[in-house]
Amino acid sequence: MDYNVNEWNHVFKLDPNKHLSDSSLKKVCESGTDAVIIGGTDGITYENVVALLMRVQAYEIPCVLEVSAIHAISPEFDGYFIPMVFNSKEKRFMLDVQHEAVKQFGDFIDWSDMLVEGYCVMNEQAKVFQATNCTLPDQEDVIAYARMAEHMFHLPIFYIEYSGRYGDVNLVRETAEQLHDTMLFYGGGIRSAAEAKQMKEHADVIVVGDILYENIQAALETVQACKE
Ligand code: 1GP
Repeated sequence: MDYNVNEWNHVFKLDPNKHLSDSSLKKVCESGTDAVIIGGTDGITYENVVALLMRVQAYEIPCVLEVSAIHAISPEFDGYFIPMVFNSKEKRFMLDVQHEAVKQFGDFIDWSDMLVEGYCVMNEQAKVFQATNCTLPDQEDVIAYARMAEHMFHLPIFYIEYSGRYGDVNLVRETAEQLHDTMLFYGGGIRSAAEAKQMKEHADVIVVGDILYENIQAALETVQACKE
């Protein structure tokens, strides 16, 4: 692994199913963000994942795949994030899809390139909430999941995912207070430097996605806000 997640503050998440122009991609990759994560829920194919990876590889930035579909895994990434959806009603999104992937690819996996994310999806309207059949946790539930991520599973990352909607700052702060060894990632609805800065006060790493496709300038301004 040529990067250290513990040093990250900010990442952009690019959706292989959405189009970003060459000039915007260049700005993203040269923005000073710590990494590009490629990931999404809908329309993920091997072809669109690899096409986006190749475009990002023209730059120095680490490129990580957040694995959501076994058929779209390429061995060329700098790292792999494996979500385990804690608040899914179905065991398969916590354990079985990962089990199937390890059964198929276990002999080829470089385990040092892989980090597991304890995922908690907080936006009922988000595609990922529906796709993984989640139930909406309250603050006490989230804190318990965070404690499990750190003390029971010893996961490197706990990810509060509000995908598409700005989240509850108080919940993020209370969750952050429980985590010491496990890093807290926050993603969802960040559309300005001020919002990035507000969540960064509590989360270790801010993930910025959708706004890239709507207002590239606003997206780029979130980078500096997380470094100050
Ligand atoms: C999505 O957490 C990321 O997986 C970022 O969320 O797209 O709402 O910025 P947004």
